Amino acid sequence: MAKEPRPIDELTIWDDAKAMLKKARAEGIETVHERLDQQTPHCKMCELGTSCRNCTMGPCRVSEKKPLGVCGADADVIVARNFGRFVAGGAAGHSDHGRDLIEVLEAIVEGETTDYKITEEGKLRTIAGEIGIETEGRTVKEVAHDVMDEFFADFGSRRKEVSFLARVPQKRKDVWAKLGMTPRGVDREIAEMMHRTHMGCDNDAPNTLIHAARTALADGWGGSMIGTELSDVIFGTPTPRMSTANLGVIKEDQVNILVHGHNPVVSEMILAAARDPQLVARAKELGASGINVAGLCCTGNELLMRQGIPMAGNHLMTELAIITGAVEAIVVDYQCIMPSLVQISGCYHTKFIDTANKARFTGGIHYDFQPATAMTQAKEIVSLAVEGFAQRDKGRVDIPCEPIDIMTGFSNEAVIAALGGSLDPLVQAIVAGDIRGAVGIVGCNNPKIKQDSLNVGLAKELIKRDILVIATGCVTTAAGKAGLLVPEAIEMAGPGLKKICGSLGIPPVLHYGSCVDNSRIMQLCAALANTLNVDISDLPVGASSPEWYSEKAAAIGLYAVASGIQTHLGHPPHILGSKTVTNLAVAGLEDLVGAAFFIEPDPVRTAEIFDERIKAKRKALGLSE
Ligand code: SF4
Ligand code: MSK
Repeated sequence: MAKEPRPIDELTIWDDAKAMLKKARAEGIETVHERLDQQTPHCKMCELGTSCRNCTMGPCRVSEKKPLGVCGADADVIVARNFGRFVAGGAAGHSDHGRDLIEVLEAIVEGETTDYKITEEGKLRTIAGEIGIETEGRTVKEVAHDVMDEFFADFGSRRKEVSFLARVPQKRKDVWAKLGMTPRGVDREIAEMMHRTHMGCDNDAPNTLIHAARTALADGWGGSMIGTELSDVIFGTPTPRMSTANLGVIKEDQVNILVHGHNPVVSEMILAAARDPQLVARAKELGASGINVAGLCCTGNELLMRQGIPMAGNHLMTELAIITGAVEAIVVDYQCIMPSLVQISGCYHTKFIDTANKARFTGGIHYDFQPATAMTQAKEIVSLAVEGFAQRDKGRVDIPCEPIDIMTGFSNEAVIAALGGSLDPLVQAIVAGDIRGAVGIVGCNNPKIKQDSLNVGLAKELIKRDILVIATGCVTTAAGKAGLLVPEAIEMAGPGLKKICGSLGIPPVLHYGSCVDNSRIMQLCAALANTLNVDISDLPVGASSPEWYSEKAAAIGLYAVASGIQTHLGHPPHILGSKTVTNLAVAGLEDLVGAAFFIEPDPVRTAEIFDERIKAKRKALGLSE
């Protein structure tokens, strides 16, 4: 017998989501929540991480009664191997995204495209200088060529370290060197993780976990950082600007195009094409007042940060945005795009358009998006959306709310500019205790958790305690919808944070970008540590992914911990079947890298734990608690 669906009020904290979930149920459309109900209860062994499918002598499921797989692997080995591969999957996603940006840079340097350009020559030269490339007296193309070569090499079989380790404090690099955790090449660490976890290789759980950390570091200080920095070079470094968020950004009188995924290479071009006067004129001919491009998930964050486009929603809003009935096209690149979006698009006039050969969707309209033909392809895609406006069923349109204001665009460069040109005022505010510390809240939604209850709950609890919050990924839309991304949100902050953010005219929760942009937070922590001449693990900072779901979030969490930052997860990864692995994750790593994970489902308790940690770190630095 089919299960009763859970009450809508239990699924999300948002009114726009509730209205669309009601509409979905009334129209007989299944969402992620009903599918979760069908999949629950999940397999216990898989939840514990104690099932293995790594060879055809198995699959094996180990337990107290049957403690060894066919090959003899015990729970520790199996859990560590599974977690290692999970992290490698996440590192691969972010890093392959970074590589795609190098390929766009290559197309620019080699003259294959004029649709993309080097927008930030100054930033390109700064990066080149940091990674040891000569810039004096050289043309921008010459410098770009060498940066491209250096970054391509970061993916290969380097024997020493990835280029951006030049940013890491020496004390941290020494920790990694001692542990054999120094990331050498991105693809190298990912491939080695796959090798180590083949039957009969790395059968020592702690050793596997050290390499998982090295793989994650190759993401954070390699692939992701390359993705962020080259996106800035090509599309511009974000600067503070205002925008709007929630489903109210979808406009009843306009052609609505949603961009979804992660990489700005496609979505930037879609936005540019949507401003084409001929396409706008055609939209008007068909009765629309214009063409509206709005964001979902991280490609939305990328465009929000640099271009200020409105944000329709985060991970669990992606299905619901289509259910408004007012979306002509959803254009996707890759990652976090539920295949169900094709099915739900099919319930309306919405065209689902995929653009990457590595992320095709059965039933979607496919474009093999290439730098050389990007603008032509983008115009074709926008044209499809415009023509679709005529097919919209006005009787099924329901846009449930008005949008809410948000402030975005906080790159490190923008923060330093706002501080008057250096990090010193931030350091002084930390020393004085006005800002007691900072926590990056990052990551996703997960239908197992009431949508955004923890993301928002934790942010509110932290700012009350004069702890600055830096948000990326899907947390940003949650923070925005909760009114935390506007300068007026200082009214919810403690007195110190209120004073500092008030004087700068910035919110107490800063939107720092997409998932790959967690590398901006790493860079900021490294710069603060270098300024204070300490290790990153000495800073009064933390990281949290309260509602995470993805392999990429696990990679982010692990590179944060390995970089010395205590990291909170709202629910555990599938490791609890091994005491060795679990103990290492939540305690043992502290002795090795100066930080560990903690798992806590309650946002108030989580804030208290961060508060205690920040007090201890401040005390150790000789500062007031
Ligand atoms: Fe079973 Fe070992 Fe094969 Fe895994 S690697 S499926 S534990 S025999
Ligand atoms: S999109 S990885 S749901 S943050 Fe980056 Fe959101 Fe998490 Fe995907």
